[in-house]
Amino acid sequence: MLEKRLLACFSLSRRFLVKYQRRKFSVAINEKETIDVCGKKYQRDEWTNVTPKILSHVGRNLHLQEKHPLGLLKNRIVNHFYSQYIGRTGNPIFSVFDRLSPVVTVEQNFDSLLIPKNHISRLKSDCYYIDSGHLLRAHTTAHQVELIKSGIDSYLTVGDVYRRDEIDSSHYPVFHQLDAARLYSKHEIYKQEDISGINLFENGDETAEKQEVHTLDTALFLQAELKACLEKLARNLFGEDAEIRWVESVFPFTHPSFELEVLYNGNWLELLGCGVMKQEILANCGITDKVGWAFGIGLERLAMRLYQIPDIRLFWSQDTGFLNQFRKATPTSPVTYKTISVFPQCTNDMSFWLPESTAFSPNDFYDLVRQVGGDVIEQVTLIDEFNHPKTKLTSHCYRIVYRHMQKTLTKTEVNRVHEDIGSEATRLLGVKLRVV
Ligand code: FA5
Ligand code: MG
Repeated sequence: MLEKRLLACFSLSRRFLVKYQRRKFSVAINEKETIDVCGKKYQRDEWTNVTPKILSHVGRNLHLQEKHPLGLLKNRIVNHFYSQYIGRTGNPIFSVFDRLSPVVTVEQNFDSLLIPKNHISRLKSDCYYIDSGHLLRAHTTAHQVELIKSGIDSYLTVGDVYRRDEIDSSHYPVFHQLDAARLYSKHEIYKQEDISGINLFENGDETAEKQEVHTLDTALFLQAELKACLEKLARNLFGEDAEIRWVESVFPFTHPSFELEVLYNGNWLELLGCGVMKQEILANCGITDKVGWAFGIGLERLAMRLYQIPDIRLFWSQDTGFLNQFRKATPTSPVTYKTISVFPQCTNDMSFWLPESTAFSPNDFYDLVRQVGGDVIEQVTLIDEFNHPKTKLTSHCYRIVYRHMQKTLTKTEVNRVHEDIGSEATRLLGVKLRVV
């Protein structure tokens, strides 16, 4: 992180010049243009740097797809919070917000979280701005103040976040975060009946352990609750024996702040950032009698470790060779991803009438397809079933996906195998091919 910041500062002047020259040109030709994001129009200005490629990720909502690895992981974390934290009325304490718009204001993403005006994270070189007042959120913490202002004490937020970054196997300019906050009143911290003599606040000094307005007891309570909550989550995800460690950190919106790391395959992996919420933020929300903690987790890196997914770009793949590996999973299934070929898939459908006299099971056909097609068969799925009202015959349609591990298959090669499968199915299973 520090390295990245130094690098950003270091290369700023040269990059600025280049960008400035480009900007003059692009503003001139785009002066009257507007951009559409999430159904709203924005006038381009000198801050606009979002590209059509980045905008094409808005609305994909991978975290809302139940059988996508990110959806599975999200649900696993949500289920953990639902089952572990139940209120007095028997309902979960945490409310989930996973459909908040990724378009946020500069106020939401930075000002409301006390991020200084000259902070490096605000630079155009680090964010995707829509115009001078709006950007694609750079973290899901951007929603903290609006949620707390609306009266919510404990929440989980999940969503896509956007940061200008290099693209390699562990960095992608769009990724997903899950943020949480939990507020406590004096009653919730001190469960005894007489709490009149106890104060959450004092007019003291800021130290490494506490903010100036918190008593040391308040700060230590919040830190202990936060750490216990996150250690429990880490053990749920990585197992009871997981080796974890706390590292001190700095965020403008929390103090003290920490990062939680997990030892995974011999490397320490940064799981999340967290800390005791700055009391000034709560005061700005009109809250004077509560204190709280917050954290933010990156979902991709976690899912990459949990499912052994080697490249962050795979999360965006629409390739069924990737997606189908998670099709039958539940949030707690131990799925291990198997590498798919880099060569393209080729899809061919086959429809036939089932035999009248003998029993037919789709599994018979699956076996036959693998037998005839061998390793070029990636998937076979029954996609349609039809019963003829008059003849009472049943027809099945199967989708067969072909892919070679070492080369791109030509249509002719695929057709040849497809025809062989058709004639063998006719001969051995007694089906009657339909021409589609
Ligand atoms: C934040 O974004 C803070 N908003 C987290 C937070 C929330 C702190 C509330 C305190 C209170 P950070 O930039 O470190 O912090 O990102 C949080 C997590 O997102 C990281 O731990 C990491 O898991 C993930 N992450 C960060 N950058 C990337 C990236 N380029 N690609 C994939 N995951 C990333
Ligand atoms: Mg970090």
